[in-house]
Amino acid sequence: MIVSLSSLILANPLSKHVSNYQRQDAFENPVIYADYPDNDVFRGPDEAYYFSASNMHYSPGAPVLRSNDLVNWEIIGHSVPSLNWSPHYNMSGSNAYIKGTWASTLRYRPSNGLWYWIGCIEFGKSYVYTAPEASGPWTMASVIDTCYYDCGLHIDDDDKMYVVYGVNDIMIAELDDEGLSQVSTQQVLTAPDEAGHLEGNRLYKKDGTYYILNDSPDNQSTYIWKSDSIYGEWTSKLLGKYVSSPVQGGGSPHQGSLIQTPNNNWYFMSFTWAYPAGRMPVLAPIEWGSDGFPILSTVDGGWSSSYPNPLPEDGDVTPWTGTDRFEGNELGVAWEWNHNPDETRFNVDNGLTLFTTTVTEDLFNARNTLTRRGHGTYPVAIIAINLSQMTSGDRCGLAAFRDESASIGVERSGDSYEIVMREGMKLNKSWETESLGRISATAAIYQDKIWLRGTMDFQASGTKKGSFSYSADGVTFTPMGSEFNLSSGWEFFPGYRWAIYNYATQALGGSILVTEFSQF
Ligand SMILES: *[C@@H]1O[C@H](CO)[C@@H](O)[C@H](O)[C@H]1NC(C)=O
Ligand SMILES: *[C@@H]1O[C@H](CO)[C@@H](O)[C@H](O)[C@H]1NC(C)=O
Ligand SMILES: *[C@@H]1O[C@H](CO)[C@@H](O)[C@H](O)[C@H]1NC(C)=O
Ligand SMILES: *[C@@H]1O[C@H](CO)[C@@H](O)[C@H](O)[C@H]1NC(C)=O
Ligand SMILES: CC(=O)N[C@H]1CO[C@H](CO)[C@@H](O)[C@@H]1O
Repeated sequence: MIVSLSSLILANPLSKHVSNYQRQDAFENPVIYADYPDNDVFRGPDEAYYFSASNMHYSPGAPVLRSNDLVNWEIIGHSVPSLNWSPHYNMSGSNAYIKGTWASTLRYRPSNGLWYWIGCIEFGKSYVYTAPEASGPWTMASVIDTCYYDCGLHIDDDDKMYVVYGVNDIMIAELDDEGLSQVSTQQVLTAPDEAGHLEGNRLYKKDGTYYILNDSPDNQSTYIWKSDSIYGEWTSKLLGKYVSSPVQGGGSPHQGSLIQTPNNNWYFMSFTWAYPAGRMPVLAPIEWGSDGFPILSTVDGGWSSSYPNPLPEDGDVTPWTGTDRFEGNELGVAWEWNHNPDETRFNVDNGLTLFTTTVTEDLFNARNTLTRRGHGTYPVAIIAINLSQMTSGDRCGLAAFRDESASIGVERSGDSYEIVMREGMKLNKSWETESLGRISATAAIYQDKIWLRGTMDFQASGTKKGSFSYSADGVTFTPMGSEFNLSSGWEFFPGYRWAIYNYATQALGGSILVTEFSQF
Protein backbone atom coordinates (compact mmCIF):
# COMPACT_ATOMS: atom_id res chain seq x y z
CA MET A 1 0.00 0.00 0.00
CA ILE A 2 1.49 3.34 -0.99
CA VAL A 3 0.60 6.38 1.10
CA SER A 4 2.32 9.68 1.56
CA LEU A 5 4.30 9.79 4.76
CA SER A 6 4.85 13.52 4.86
CA SER A 7 1.69 14.24 6.87
CA LEU A 8 2.49 11.38 9.25
CA ILE A 9 6.00 12.69 9.87
CA LEU A 10 4.80 16.23 10.53
CA ALA A 11 2.08 15.16 12.92
CA ASN A 12 4.10 12.60 14.84
CA PRO A 13 5.97 13.72 17.94
CA LEU A 14 8.28 10.78 17.29
CA SER A 15 9.06 12.07 13.83
CA LYS A 16 12.74 11.24 14.22
CA HIS A 17 11.81 7.62 14.62
CA VAL A 18 9.44 7.62 11.69
CA SER A 19 11.83 9.45 9.37
CA ASN A 20 14.43 6.78 10.04
CA TYR A 21 12.55 4.74 7.50
CA GLN A 22 13.85 5.28 4.01
CA ARG A 23 10.86 3.48 2.63
CA GLN A 24 7.84 5.13 1.10
CA ASP A 25 5.43 2.40 1.97
CA ALA A 26 3.10 1.98 4.88
CA PHE A 27 0.49 -0.40 6.21
CA GLU A 28 -3.03 0.28 7.37
CA ASN A 29 -4.75 -0.66 10.60
CA PRO A 30 -6.32 -3.02 11.32
CA VAL A 31 -3.63 -5.27 9.87
CA ILE A 32 -6.27 -7.99 9.52
CA TYR A 33 -9.86 -6.83 9.07
CA ALA A 34 -11.19 -9.85 10.92
CA ASP A 35 -11.75 -11.26 14.40
CA TYR A 36 -8.38 -12.49 15.72
CA PRO A 37 -8.39 -11.42 19.39
CA ASP A 38 -6.00 -11.87 22.32
CA ASN A 39 -2.97 -12.10 20.04
CA ASP A 40 0.33 -13.56 21.21
CA VAL A 41 2.77 -12.62 18.45
CA PHE A 42 6.49 -13.36 18.34
CA ARG A 43 9.35 -14.00 15.94
CA GLY A 44 9.83 -17.69 15.22
CA PRO A 45 12.98 -19.69 14.50
CA ASP A 46 12.67 -19.12 10.75
CA GLU A 47 12.49 -15.30 11.19
CA ALA A 48 8.79 -15.39 10.33
CA TYR A 49 6.23 -14.07 12.84
CA TYR A 50 3.67 -16.30 14.51
CA PHE A 51 0.34 -15.14 15.86
CA SER A 52 -1.85 -17.16 18.21
CA ALA A 53 -5.44 -16.06 18.77
CA SER A 54 -8.37 -17.30 20.80
CA ASN A 55 -11.61 -18.48 19.20
CA MET A 56 -13.72 -19.63 22.14
CA HIS A 57 -16.41 -22.18 21.12
CA TYR A 58 -15.09 -22.67 17.60
CA SER A 59 -13.32 -25.91 16.71
CA PRO A 60 -10.48 -26.50 16.04
CA GLY A 61 -9.33 -23.98 18.64
CA ALA A 62 -6.59 -21.35 18.89
CA PRO A 63 -5.80 -20.41 15.28
CA VAL A 64 -2.14 -19.88 14.32
CA LEU A 65 -1.23 -17.25 11.74
CA ARG A 66 2.08 -16.58 10.08
CA SER A 67 3.66 -13.54 8.41
CA ASN A 68 7.02 -12.49 7.04
CA ASP A 69 6.43 -8.77 7.50
CA LEU A 70 3.97 -8.40 10.46
CA VAL A 71 1.42 -6.96 8.04
CA ASN A 72 0.44 -9.69 5.57
CA TRP A 73 -0.87 -12.69 7.51
CA GLU A 74 -2.15 -16.13 6.62
CA ILE A 75 -3.74 -18.89 8.69
CA ILE A 76 -1.55 -21.98 8.97
CA GLY A 77 -3.35 -24.13 11.54
CA HIS A 78 -4.78 -24.46 15.04
CA SER A 79 -3.07 -25.38 18.30
CA VAL A 80 -6.11 -27.20 19.70
CA PRO A 81 -7.27 -29.91 17.27
CA SER A 82 -10.51 -30.60 19.15
CA LEU A 83 -12.21 -28.99 22.16
CA ASN A 84 -12.15 -32.15 24.24
CA TRP A 85 -12.35 -30.73 27.75
CA SER A 86 -16.02 -31.31 28.43
CA PRO A 87 -19.05 -32.87 26.68
CA HIS A 88 -20.70 -29.46 26.15
CA TYR A 89 -18.12 -28.73 23.43
CA ASN A 90 -19.84 -31.62 21.62
CA MET A 91 -23.20 -29.87 22.22
CA SER A 92 -23.98 -32.85 24.36
CA GLY A 93 -26.73 -31.81 26.79
CA SER A 94 -25.68 -28.15 26.77
CA ASN A 95 -23.60 -25.78 24.72
CA ALA A 96 -20.28 -24.04 25.31
CA TYR A 97 -20.85 -20.62 23.76
CA ILE A 98 -17.98 -18.23 24.61
CA LYS A 99 -16.19 -20.91 26.64
CA GLY A 100 -13.18 -22.68 25.10
CA THR A 101 -9.97 -20.89 24.18
CA TRP A 102 -9.43 -17.51 25.86
CA ALA A 103 -6.30 -15.39 26.02
CA SER A 104 -3.56 -18.00 25.78
CA THR A 105 0.06 -18.22 24.70
CA LEU A 106 2.28 -19.69 21.98
CA ARG A 107 6.08 -20.00 21.89
CA TYR A 108 8.79 -21.95 20.10
CA ARG A 109 11.41 -23.61 22.31
CA PRO A 110 14.77 -23.92 20.51
CA SER A 111 16.26 -26.50 22.91
CA ASN A 112 13.83 -29.26 21.95
CA GLY A 113 12.39 -27.87 18.73
CA LEU A 114 8.84 -27.90 20.08
CA TRP A 115 6.06 -25.34 19.83
CA TYR A 116 4.04 -24.88 23.02
CA TRP A 117 0.51 -23.58 23.38
CA ILE A 118 -0.77 -23.07 26.92
CA GLY A 119 -4.24 -21.93 27.95
CA CYS A 120 -6.63 -22.07 30.89
CA ILE A 121 -10.05 -23.48 30.05
CA GLU A 122 -13.13 -22.22 31.89
CA PHE A 123 -11.22 -20.89 34.92
CA GLY A 124 -10.24 -24.48 35.75
CA LYS A 125 -7.17 -26.31 34.59
CA SER A 126 -4.52 -25.25 32.10
CA TYR A 127 -3.74 -27.38 29.08
CA VAL A 128 -0.40 -27.68 27.32
CA TYR A 129 -0.41 -28.62 23.64
CA THR A 130 2.83 -29.17 21.72
CA ALA A 131 3.79 -29.62 18.08
CA PRO A 132 6.93 -30.14 16.00
CA GLU A 133 5.79 -27.41 13.59
CA ALA A 134 3.63 -24.34 14.16
CA SER A 135 1.17 -25.74 11.62
CA GLY A 136 0.96 -29.04 13.54
CA PRO A 137 0.26 -31.79 14.19
CA TRP A 138 -0.65 -30.53 17.67
CA THR A 139 -1.35 -32.89 20.55
CA MET A 140 -2.41 -32.38 24.15
CA ALA A 141 0.79 -32.94 26.15
CA SER A 142 -0.28 -32.26 29.73
CA VAL A 143 -2.85 -30.80 32.09
CA ILE A 144 -1.80 -28.47 34.91
CA ASP A 145 -4.10 -27.97 37.89
CA THR A 146 -3.50 -24.21 38.11
CA CYS A 147 -5.60 -21.89 35.92
CA TYR A 148 -3.13 -19.80 33.91
CA TYR A 149 -5.71 -17.11 33.27
CA ASP A 150 -4.68 -14.71 30.46
CA CYS A 151 -1.21 -16.21 30.33
CA GLY A 152 2.08 -15.45 28.63
CA LEU A 153 4.89 -17.98 28.23
CA HIS A 154 8.49 -16.81 28.37
CA ILE A 155 11.43 -19.13 27.65
CA ASP A 156 14.46 -17.59 29.32
CA ASP A 157 18.08 -17.49 28.12
CA ASP A 158 18.82 -20.51 30.33
CA ASP A 159 15.87 -22.41 28.73
CA LYS A 160 13.71 -22.21 31.89
CA MET A 161 10.04 -21.78 31.13
CA TYR A 162 7.93 -19.21 32.98
CA VAL A 163 4.24 -18.44 32.70
CA VAL A 164 2.85 -15.07 33.79
CA TYR A 165 -0.88 -15.15 34.50
CA GLY A 166 -3.73 -13.97 36.65
CA VAL A 167 -6.14 -11.13 37.16
CA ASN A 168 -5.16 -8.27 39.50
CA ASP A 169 -2.82 -10.48 41.53
CA ILE A 170 -0.33 -11.33 38.81
CA MET A 171 1.60 -14.57 39.27
CA ILE A 172 4.62 -16.17 37.65
CA ALA A 173 4.85 -19.97 37.54
CA GLU A 174 8.01 -21.86 36.73
CA LEU A 175 7.53 -25.03 34.71
CA ASP A 176 9.59 -28.21 34.82
CA ASP A 177 12.31 -29.04 32.29
CA GLU A 178 9.76 -30.52 29.87
CA GLY A 179 7.49 -27.51 30.20
CA LEU A 180 4.64 -29.83 31.14
CA SER A 181 4.11 -29.35 34.87
CA GLN A 182 4.37 -26.59 37.43
CA VAL A 183 7.39 -26.49 39.73
CA SER A 184 6.43 -23.35 41.67
CA THR A 185 4.32 -20.25 41.40
CA GLN A 186 4.29 -16.92 43.21
CA GLN A 187 2.63 -13.56 43.08
CA VAL A 188 4.85 -10.88 41.56
CA LEU A 189 2.66 -7.81 41.43
CA THR A 190 -0.74 -6.36 42.27
CA ALA A 191 -2.91 -4.17 40.06
CA PRO A 192 -2.58 -0.45 40.72
CA ASP A 193 -5.70 0.91 42.47
CA GLU A 194 -6.87 2.81 39.43
CA ALA A 195 -6.49 -0.16 37.07
CA GLY A 196 -9.76 -2.00 37.57
CA HIS A 197 -9.14 -5.52 36.26
CA LEU A 198 -5.51 -6.13 35.34
CA GLU A 199 -5.15 -9.07 32.95
CA GLY A 200 -3.91 -10.06 29.45
CA ASN A 201 -0.40 -10.89 30.67
CA ARG A 202 2.81 -11.29 28.64
CA LEU A 203 6.39 -11.72 29.86
CA TYR A 204 9.50 -10.62 27.92
CA LYS A 205 13.20 -10.07 28.43
CA LYS A 206 15.14 -7.30 26.69
CA ASP A 207 18.81 -6.54 27.31
CA GLY A 208 18.74 -8.44 30.61
CA THR A 209 15.60 -6.69 31.93
CA TYR A 210 12.28 -8.50 32.36
CA TYR A 211 9.06 -6.87 31.20
CA ILE A 212 5.41 -7.73 31.88
CA LEU A 213 2.79 -6.32 29.56
CA ASN A 214 -0.80 -6.35 30.77
CA ASP A 215 -3.90 -4.24 30.63
CA SER A 216 -7.10 -3.07 32.20
CA PRO A 217 -10.19 -3.39 30.01
CA ASP A 218 -12.17 -1.30 32.52
CA ASN A 219 -9.91 1.66 31.94
CA GLN A 220 -8.81 0.75 28.42
CA SER A 221 -5.24 1.07 29.57
CA THR A 222 -2.09 -0.94 28.92
CA TYR A 223 0.58 -1.29 31.58
CA ILE A 224 4.22 -2.16 31.14
CA TRP A 225 6.24 -3.39 34.11
CA LYS A 226 9.98 -3.90 34.40
CA SER A 227 12.27 -5.65 36.81
CA ASP A 228 15.89 -6.76 36.95
CA SER A 229 14.90 -10.16 38.26
CA ILE A 230 11.93 -12.28 37.32
CA TYR A 231 10.24 -12.30 40.72
CA GLY A 232 10.61 -8.54 41.21
CA GLU A 233 10.62 -5.92 42.31
CA TRP A 234 8.40 -4.75 39.45
CA THR A 235 7.73 -1.09 38.66
CA SER A 236 5.14 0.06 36.14
CA LYS A 237 4.28 2.72 33.65
CA LEU A 238 1.29 3.22 31.38
CA LEU A 239 1.91 2.33 27.76
CA GLY A 240 -1.43 3.87 26.89
CA LYS A 241 -4.78 4.82 28.34
CA TYR A 242 -7.91 5.63 26.34
CA VAL A 243 -5.71 6.09 23.27
CA SER A 244 -8.15 6.45 20.39
CA SER A 245 -8.58 3.51 18.01
CA PRO A 246 -7.18 3.61 14.48
CA VAL A 247 -10.51 2.08 13.41
CA GLN A 248 -13.50 4.41 13.31
CA GLY A 249 -15.98 3.40 15.99
CA GLY A 250 -13.53 0.91 17.54
CA GLY A 251 -12.53 0.71 21.20
CA SER A 252 -9.17 1.85 22.52
CA PRO A 253 -6.60 -0.94 21.95
CA HIS A 254 -5.28 -2.25 25.29
CA GLN A 255 -3.95 -5.81 25.13
CA GLY A 256 -1.53 -7.73 22.97
CA SER A 257 2.13 -8.42 22.30
CA LEU A 258 5.48 -6.68 22.06
CA ILE A 259 7.48 -7.77 19.02
CA GLN A 260 11.10 -7.22 18.09
CA THR A 261 12.21 -7.18 14.46
CA PRO A 262 15.74 -8.16 13.32
CA ASN A 263 16.62 -4.48 12.75
CA ASN A 264 15.96 -4.03 16.49
CA ASN A 265 12.76 -2.07 16.06
CA TRP A 266 9.85 -2.89 18.33
CA TYR A 267 6.11 -3.04 17.76
CA PHE A 268 2.95 -3.38 19.79
CA MET A 269 0.33 -5.62 18.22
CA SER A 270 -2.90 -4.91 20.05
CA PHE A 271 -6.56 -5.21 19.02
CA THR A 272 -9.53 -2.93 18.82
CA TRP A 273 -13.02 -3.99 19.90
CA ALA A 274 -14.98 -3.22 16.74
CA TYR A 275 -18.31 -5.00 16.38
CA PRO A 276 -19.97 -6.42 14.39
CA ALA A 277 -16.61 -7.60 12.94
CA GLY A 278 -15.02 -8.51 16.27
CA ARG A 279 -11.66 -7.78 17.84
CA MET A 280 -9.25 -6.87 15.09
CA PRO A 281 -5.45 -6.69 15.36
CA VAL A 282 -3.80 -3.28 15.13
CA LEU A 283 -0.07 -2.59 14.99
CA ALA A 284 2.05 0.40 16.02
CA PRO A 285 5.77 1.03 16.50
CA ILE A 286 7.13 1.60 19.98
CA GLU A 287 10.27 3.41 21.05
CA TRP A 288 12.27 2.79 24.20
CA GLY A 289 12.62 5.76 26.55
CA SER A 290 15.74 6.58 28.55
CA ASP A 291 13.96 5.19 31.65
CA GLY A 292 13.88 1.76 30.01
CA PHE A 293 10.11 1.80 29.39
CA PRO A 294 8.54 1.66 25.91
CA ILE A 295 6.54 4.53 24.39
CA LEU A 296 3.72 3.99 21.92
CA SER A 297 4.13 5.89 18.63
CA THR A 298 0.94 7.89 18.30
CA VAL A 299 -0.23 10.45 15.79
CA ASP A 300 -2.14 13.41 17.22
CA GLY A 301 -2.31 11.48 20.48
CA GLY A 302 -4.09 8.48 18.97
CA TRP A 303 -3.33 5.19 17.27
CA SER A 304 -2.64 5.96 13.64
CA SER A 305 -4.59 4.32 10.84
CA SER A 306 -1.26 4.02 9.03
CA TYR A 307 2.41 3.59 9.94
CA PRO A 308 5.52 2.81 7.89
CA ASN A 309 5.92 -0.87 7.11
CA PRO A 310 8.06 -2.61 9.74
CA LEU A 311 9.81 -4.76 7.14
CA PRO A 312 9.98 -5.13 3.38
CA GLU A 313 6.48 -6.05 2.37
CA ASP A 314 5.94 -9.73 1.63
CA GLY A 315 2.45 -10.30 0.32
CA ASP A 316 3.14 -13.89 -0.70
CA VAL A 317 0.44 -15.28 1.57
CA THR A 318 -2.85 -17.08 1.00
CA PRO A 319 -5.39 -14.36 0.20
CA TRP A 320 -8.31 -13.79 2.56
CA THR A 321 -10.70 -13.70 -0.35
CA GLY A 322 -11.32 -16.20 -3.12
CA THR A 323 -13.15 -19.42 -3.83
CA ASP A 324 -12.90 -22.73 -1.98
CA ARG A 325 -14.20 -25.69 -3.99
CA PHE A 326 -13.38 -28.13 -1.21
CA GLU A 327 -10.79 -29.83 -3.35
CA GLY A 328 -9.00 -32.88 -1.99
CA ASN A 329 -10.16 -34.66 1.15
CA GLU A 330 -9.61 -32.15 3.92
CA LEU A 331 -11.08 -28.84 4.91
CA GLY A 332 -8.81 -25.81 4.47
CA VAL A 333 -7.26 -24.33 7.63
CA ALA A 334 -9.49 -21.25 7.57
CA TRP A 335 -12.59 -23.28 8.46
CA GLU A 336 -13.80 -23.67 12.04
CA TRP A 337 -16.89 -25.53 13.24
CA ASN A 338 -19.39 -24.12 15.71
CA HIS A 339 -18.43 -26.47 18.60
CA ASN A 340 -16.82 -29.82 17.81
CA PRO A 341 -18.28 -31.50 14.75
CA ASP A 342 -19.47 -35.09 14.61
CA GLU A 343 -16.60 -36.24 12.41
CA THR A 344 -18.67 -39.05 10.93
CA ARG A 345 -21.27 -36.70 9.49
CA PHE A 346 -19.38 -34.69 6.95
CA ASN A 347 -17.15 -35.54 4.07
CA VAL A 348 -14.75 -33.57 1.88
CA ASP A 349 -14.28 -35.08 -1.56
CA ASN A 350 -14.04 -32.33 -4.14
CA GLY A 351 -17.09 -30.78 -2.53
CA LEU A 352 -18.33 -30.71 1.04
CA THR A 353 -21.11 -33.10 2.01
CA LEU A 354 -22.89 -32.10 5.21
CA PHE A 355 -25.22 -34.76 6.59
CA THR A 356 -27.86 -33.50 8.98
CA THR A 357 -26.53 -34.20 12.48
CA THR A 358 -29.18 -32.81 14.83
CA VAL A 359 -32.97 -32.88 14.80
CA THR A 360 -33.87 -29.38 16.00
CA GLU A 361 -35.49 -26.11 14.98
CA ASP A 362 -32.65 -24.20 16.58
CA LEU A 363 -29.61 -23.13 14.55
CA PHE A 364 -27.70 -22.53 17.81
CA ASN A 365 -28.11 -26.18 18.80
CA ALA A 366 -27.48 -27.74 15.40
CA ARG A 367 -24.17 -29.58 15.20
CA ASN A 368 -21.83 -29.55 12.20
CA THR A 369 -22.35 -25.92 11.33
CA LEU A 370 -19.22 -24.84 9.49
CA THR A 371 -18.02 -21.26 9.91
CA ARG A 372 -15.67 -18.79 8.38
CA ARG A 373 -14.85 -15.32 9.71
CA GLY A 374 -16.05 -12.42 7.64
CA HIS A 375 -13.15 -10.32 6.36
CA GLY A 376 -13.02 -6.67 5.32
CA THR A 377 -15.34 -3.71 5.71
CA TYR A 378 -18.17 -5.24 3.66
CA PRO A 379 -17.64 -9.00 3.62
CA VAL A 380 -19.55 -10.90 0.96
CA ALA A 381 -19.99 -14.67 0.88
CA ILE A 382 -21.54 -16.90 -1.74
CA ILE A 383 -22.18 -20.62 -1.38
CA ALA A 384 -23.40 -23.04 -4.02
CA ILE A 385 -25.39 -26.06 -2.82
CA ASN A 386 -26.72 -29.13 -4.53
CA LEU A 387 -30.03 -29.86 -2.76
CA SER A 388 -30.89 -33.22 -4.33
CA GLN A 389 -30.22 -35.28 -1.18
CA MET A 390 -32.28 -33.19 1.25
CA THR A 391 -35.04 -35.03 3.07
CA SER A 392 -38.37 -33.69 4.30
CA GLY A 393 -38.00 -31.24 7.19
CA ASP A 394 -34.35 -30.39 6.43
CA ARG A 395 -33.09 -26.81 6.49
CA CYS A 396 -29.80 -25.80 4.92
CA GLY A 397 -28.16 -22.57 3.92
CA LEU A 398 -25.95 -19.63 4.81
CA ALA A 399 -26.20 -17.69 8.08
CA ALA A 400 -24.72 -14.48 9.40
CA PHE A 401 -23.83 -16.09 12.69
CA ARG A 402 -23.44 -14.56 16.14
CA ASP A 403 -25.58 -14.23 19.29
CA GLU A 404 -28.13 -12.65 16.97
CA SER A 405 -28.28 -14.52 13.68
CA ALA A 406 -30.05 -14.39 10.34
CA SER A 407 -30.08 -16.92 7.52
CA ILE A 408 -31.03 -17.56 3.93
CA GLY A 409 -31.59 -21.17 3.03
CA VAL A 410 -33.65 -23.88 1.47
CA GLU A 411 -36.26 -25.78 3.46
CA ARG A 412 -37.89 -28.97 2.30
CA SER A 413 -41.35 -30.06 3.40
CA GLY A 414 -42.57 -33.25 1.72
CA ASP A 415 -41.95 -32.70 -1.98
CA SER A 416 -41.97 -28.95 -1.71
CA TYR A 417 -38.80 -26.84 -1.51
CA GLU A 418 -38.75 -23.18 -0.64
CA ILE A 419 -36.12 -20.45 -0.24
CA VAL A 420 -36.54 -19.04 3.24
CA MET A 421 -35.00 -16.08 5.04
CA ARG A 422 -35.06 -16.22 8.84
CA GLU A 423 -34.00 -13.50 11.21
CA GLY A 424 -34.05 -12.69 14.90
CA MET A 425 -32.52 -15.99 16.11
CA LYS A 426 -31.12 -14.95 19.47
CA LEU A 427 -29.13 -16.23 22.39
CA ASN A 428 -29.78 -14.68 25.77
CA LYS A 429 -27.01 -13.47 28.07
CA SER A 430 -26.48 -16.99 29.46
CA TRP A 431 -25.99 -17.96 25.81
CA GLU A 432 -29.06 -20.13 25.67
CA THR A 433 -31.61 -19.78 22.91
CA GLU A 434 -34.02 -16.96 23.58
CA SER A 435 -35.64 -16.87 20.14
CA LEU A 436 -35.83 -19.25 17.20
CA GLY A 437 -36.44 -16.18 15.05
CA ARG A 438 -39.08 -15.81 12.40
CA ILE A 439 -39.47 -16.26 8.67
CA SER A 440 -39.16 -12.83 7.08
CA ALA A 441 -39.24 -13.73 3.39
CA THR A 442 -39.79 -16.73 1.13
CA ALA A 443 -39.29 -17.43 -2.56
CA ALA A 444 -39.93 -20.32 -4.93
CA ILE A 445 -37.18 -22.59 -6.17
CA TYR A 446 -37.21 -24.57 -9.42
CA GLN A 447 -34.03 -26.64 -9.54
CA ASP A 448 -31.69 -28.77 -7.44
CA LYS A 449 -28.85 -26.29 -7.24
CA ILE A 450 -28.82 -22.84 -5.64
CA TRP A 451 -26.38 -20.02 -4.94
CA LEU A 452 -26.90 -18.06 -1.72
CA ARG A 453 -25.20 -14.74 -1.09
CA GLY A 454 -24.79 -12.66 2.06
CA THR A 455 -23.26 -9.26 2.75
CA MET A 456 -22.58 -7.54 6.04
CA ASP A 457 -21.54 -4.03 6.94
CA PHE A 458 -18.59 -4.84 9.22
CA GLN A 459 -17.71 -1.27 10.13
CA ALA A 460 -18.02 -0.42 13.81
CA SER A 461 -19.25 2.99 12.66
CA GLY A 462 -21.53 1.43 10.04
CA THR A 463 -25.19 0.53 9.63
CA LYS A 464 -25.09 -2.74 11.65
CA LYS A 465 -27.04 -4.38 8.83
CA GLY A 466 -26.63 -7.21 6.37
CA SER A 467 -28.55 -8.54 3.38
CA PHE A 468 -29.15 -11.75 1.48
CA SER A 469 -29.80 -12.71 -2.12
CA TYR A 470 -30.08 -15.92 -4.14
CA SER A 471 -29.41 -17.11 -7.64
CA ALA A 472 -30.22 -20.03 -9.92
CA ASP A 473 -27.01 -19.66 -11.96
CA GLY A 474 -24.43 -18.01 -9.70
CA VAL A 475 -24.49 -14.90 -11.91
CA THR A 476 -27.79 -13.10 -11.48
CA PHE A 477 -28.81 -12.63 -7.85
CA THR A 478 -32.27 -11.69 -6.59
CA PRO A 479 -32.47 -9.76 -3.29
CA MET A 480 -34.25 -11.59 -0.47
CA GLY A 481 -36.37 -9.74 2.05
CA SER A 482 -35.02 -6.59 3.63
CA GLU A 483 -31.84 -5.90 5.57
CA PHE A 484 -31.28 -7.85 8.78
CA ASN A 485 -29.75 -6.63 12.05
CA LEU A 486 -26.21 -7.31 13.23
CA SER A 487 -25.59 -7.29 16.99
CA SER A 488 -22.74 -5.16 18.26
CA GLY A 489 -22.52 -5.90 21.99
CA TRP A 490 -19.15 -7.14 23.23
CA GLU A 491 -20.41 -9.78 25.67
CA PHE A 492 -20.59 -12.58 23.12
CA PHE A 493 -16.93 -11.85 22.15
CA PRO A 494 -16.51 -13.49 18.68
CA GLY A 495 -17.66 -11.31 15.82
CA TYR A 496 -19.94 -12.31 12.95
CA ARG A 497 -19.10 -15.28 10.81
CA TRP A 498 -20.52 -16.90 7.76
CA ALA A 499 -22.03 -20.23 8.75
CA ILE A 500 -23.00 -23.09 6.45
CA TYR A 501 -25.67 -25.14 8.16
CA ASN A 502 -27.74 -28.24 7.45
CA TYR A 503 -30.04 -29.54 10.17
CA ALA A 504 -33.14 -31.73 10.29
CA THR A 505 -36.45 -30.84 11.90
CA GLN A 506 -37.99 -34.29 11.36
CA ALA A 507 -35.39 -37.05 11.02
CA LEU A 508 -31.75 -37.54 10.13
CA GLY A 509 -30.77 -39.05 6.78
CA GLY A 510 -30.55 -36.10 4.41
CA SER A 511 -27.45 -34.29 3.18
CA ILE A 512 -26.35 -31.39 1.02
CA LEU A 513 -23.35 -31.02 -1.26
CA VAL A 514 -21.66 -27.62 -0.97
CA THR A 515 -19.72 -27.22 -4.19
CA GLU A 516 -18.15 -23.84 -3.49
CA PHE A 517 -17.73 -21.04 -0.99
CA SER A 518 -16.50 -17.66 -2.18
CA GLN A 519 -15.57 -14.72 -0.02
CA PHE A 520 -14.98 -11.17 -1.24
C1 LIG B 1 -16.83 -35.59 21.89
O1 LIG B 1 -17.21 -36.51 20.88
C2 LIG B 1 -16.13 -37.28 20.36
C3 LIG B 1 -16.66 -38.17 19.27
O2 LIG B 1 -17.25 -37.38 18.26
C4 LIG B 1 -15.52 -38.12 21.45
O3 LIG B 1 -14.38 -38.81 20.97
C5 LIG B 1 -15.07 -37.22 22.59
O4 LIG B 1 -14.61 -38.01 23.67
C6 LIG B 1 -16.24 -36.35 23.06
N1 LIG B 1 -15.71 -35.42 24.06
C7 LIG B 1 -16.23 -35.31 25.28
C8 LIG B 1 -15.50 -34.42 26.21
O5 LIG B 1 -17.24 -35.89 25.62
C1 LIG C 1 -26.98 -32.62 -7.88
O1 LIG C 1 -26.51 -33.88 -7.45
C2 LIG C 1 -27.13 -34.98 -8.09
C3 LIG C 1 -26.55 -36.25 -7.48
O2 LIG C 1 -26.84 -36.32 -6.14
C4 LIG C 1 -26.85 -34.94 -9.58
O3 LIG C 1 -27.58 -35.97 -10.22
C5 LIG C 1 -27.29 -33.60 -10.14
O4 LIG C 1 -26.89 -33.51 -11.50
C6 LIG C 1 -26.66 -32.45 -9.36
N1 LIG C 1 -27.20 -31.18 -9.85
C7 LIG C 1 -26.42 -30.24 -10.37
C8 LIG C 1 -27.12 -29.02 -10.90
O5 LIG C 1 -25.20 -30.34 -10.44
C1 LIG D 1 -33.92 -4.92 13.93
O1 LIG D 1 -33.67 -3.70 14.60
C2 LIG D 1 -34.77 -2.80 14.55
C3 LIG D 1 -34.31 -1.47 15.13
O2 LIG D 1 -33.70 -1.68 16.36
C4 LIG D 1 -35.94 -3.42 15.30
O3 LIG D 1 -37.06 -2.57 15.22
C5 LIG D 1 -36.29 -4.76 14.66
O4 LIG D 1 -37.29 -5.41 15.41
C6 LIG D 1 -35.07 -5.66 14.61
N1 LIG D 1 -35.38 -6.88 13.87
C7 LIG D 1 -35.34 -8.09 14.44
C8 LIG D 1 -35.68 -9.23 13.55
O5 LIG D 1 -35.02 -8.28 15.61
C1 LIG E 1 -31.52 -17.83 29.26
O1 LIG E 1 -32.46 -18.82 28.94
C2 LIG E 1 -32.40 -19.98 29.80
C3 LIG E 1 -33.36 -21.01 29.23
O2 LIG E 1 -34.61 -20.46 29.02
C4 LIG E 1 -32.74 -19.56 31.22
O3 LIG E 1 -32.65 -20.70 32.08
C5 LIG E 1 -31.75 -18.50 31.67
O4 LIG E 1 -32.11 -18.04 32.95
C6 LIG E 1 -31.76 -17.33 30.68
N1 LIG E 1 -30.73 -16.41 31.06
C7 LIG E 1 -30.89 -15.09 31.00
C8 LIG E 1 -29.74 -14.24 31.44
O5 LIG E 1 -31.92 -14.57 30.62
C1 LIG F 1 -8.80 6.22 36.81
C2 LIG F 1 -9.94 5.34 36.38
O1 LIG F 1 -10.55 5.54 35.34
N1 LIG F 1 -10.22 4.32 37.19
C3 LIG F 1 -11.30 3.39 36.97
C4 LIG F 1 -10.77 2.10 36.36
O2 LIG F 1 -11.80 1.12 36.32
C5 LIG F 1 -12.31 0.79 37.60
C6 LIG F 1 -13.26 -0.39 37.43
O3 LIG F 1 -14.23 -0.15 36.45
C7 LIG F 1 -12.99 2.01 38.20
O4 LIG F 1 -13.48 1.69 39.48
C8 LIG F 1 -11.97 3.12 38.29
O5 LIG F 1 -12.61 4.30 38.72
